[in-house]
Amino acid sequence: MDFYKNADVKPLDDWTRTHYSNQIGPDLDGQDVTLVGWMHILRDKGRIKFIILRDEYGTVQITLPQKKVSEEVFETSGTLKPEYALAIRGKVVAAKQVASGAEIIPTGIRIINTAERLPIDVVEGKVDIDLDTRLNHRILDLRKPSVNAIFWIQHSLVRFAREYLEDNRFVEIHTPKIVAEATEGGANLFEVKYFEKQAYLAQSPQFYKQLMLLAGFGRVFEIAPVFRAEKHNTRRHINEYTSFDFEMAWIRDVDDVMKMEENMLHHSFTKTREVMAEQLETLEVELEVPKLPFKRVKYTEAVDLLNEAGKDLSITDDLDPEAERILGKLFPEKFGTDMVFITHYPLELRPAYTMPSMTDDGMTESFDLTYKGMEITTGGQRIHLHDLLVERFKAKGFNPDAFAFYLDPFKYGAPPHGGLGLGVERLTMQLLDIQNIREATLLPRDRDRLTP
Ligand code: AMO
Repeated sequence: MDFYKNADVKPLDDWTRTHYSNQIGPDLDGQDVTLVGWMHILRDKGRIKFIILRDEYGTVQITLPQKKVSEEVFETSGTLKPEYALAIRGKVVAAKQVASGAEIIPTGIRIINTAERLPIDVVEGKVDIDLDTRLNHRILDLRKPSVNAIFWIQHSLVRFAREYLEDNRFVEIHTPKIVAEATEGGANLFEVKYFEKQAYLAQSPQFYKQLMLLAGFGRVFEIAPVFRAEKHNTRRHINEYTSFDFEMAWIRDVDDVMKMEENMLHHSFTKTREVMAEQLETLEVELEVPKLPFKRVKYTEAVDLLNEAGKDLSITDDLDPEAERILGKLFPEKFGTDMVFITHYPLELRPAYTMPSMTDDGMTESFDLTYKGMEITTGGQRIHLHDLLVERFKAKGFNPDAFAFYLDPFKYGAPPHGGLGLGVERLTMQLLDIQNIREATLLPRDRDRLTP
């Protein structure tokens, strides 16, 4: 077995993990344990050495007084380098001076794998490195507890949002990401050569999630990647993001959709605060759960507020990032909250499938949810009447024939419905006060980045 010559590939056997780092405490005093993980820090004080071993759940102190450990163990510890993969056996000893209240005096150290000199530090705060360099070495970067914690929290946000929907009779669906037509307008489509045909990467599951309601599912949701060929690098746009979509039939009006979202986020935030307490502490974030119901402000009111604050917006201007930022300051001052629905957008600013407003002329039954001065969700009631839908497609300059696969099913008793799309990375970024969306994206894709 020549190709294994320098590697320890024997099975772990009696080096199999018995505990995770966060289970080591004074209650285990005197117990024999085995842990596996990475060599985070080595402190060599001559006749005593300390290893900080890191695993998925945190770190644990391994203390090696020369007199109390075997010569072999003491010598092995001296050869360790950052990020060596290790298995360590030893006895737990209660120790007041250690944060967890206990340390481990090792009886054996096995080097499972070695590590070359690291291109970036995994120990936090040693040197400030720029985001680009970090992303170039993202796999190592993600090993940092404060980076890793972001994705535990993202996982938790999605997990409990999904839980809420499942408890409310939603069905999880998986729709095609190679599509024939744009759903959100043609400006930012990625083209795909699909044999002899022209295809695109899906910008949104919009048409298919609606069609699944017409297919007889009462409520559906999908959490999946979508693709936007945004040409500019900004702190809030990436070219592939995770869209959390839901769609519900038989709604009374658009407020049913907003109610579902606020309750879903309230549940998700509340559970995340509870379950992710350690990760939030690592990130020094106080998660404030916004009060129910979330504030609702009409689009025209938002424009008035902005104009009072010195912007010069007309009613059909979209809210640019600057406008959103100003509202991000005004909303807490005026309404005491940073989670606000902006409702009733003008027809000009919304896609063809959006239901025109029955109460506000020229407006739509639609909304955005803004959180700390950034849009995190777009949603609304959809047109379920075939003829009106065709008319609106024509008014937006689309050829209805190209959209027959979407429009035709509306001829057969489509129920009233609505839904939304929530950007998972944007939600994470705003919740954790992260400045650049790339930091809330596991492996970001932007104008310049296609690897790792
Ligand atoms: P919209 O295009 O507004 O709506 O997108 C919905 C949400 O997706 C997020 N988002 C993005 N996140 C990161 N990078 C991007 N380039 C990016 N673009 C959008 C935002 C935004 O609020 N079909 C509709 C939704 C619906 O009505 O159901 C749609 O896609 O958080």
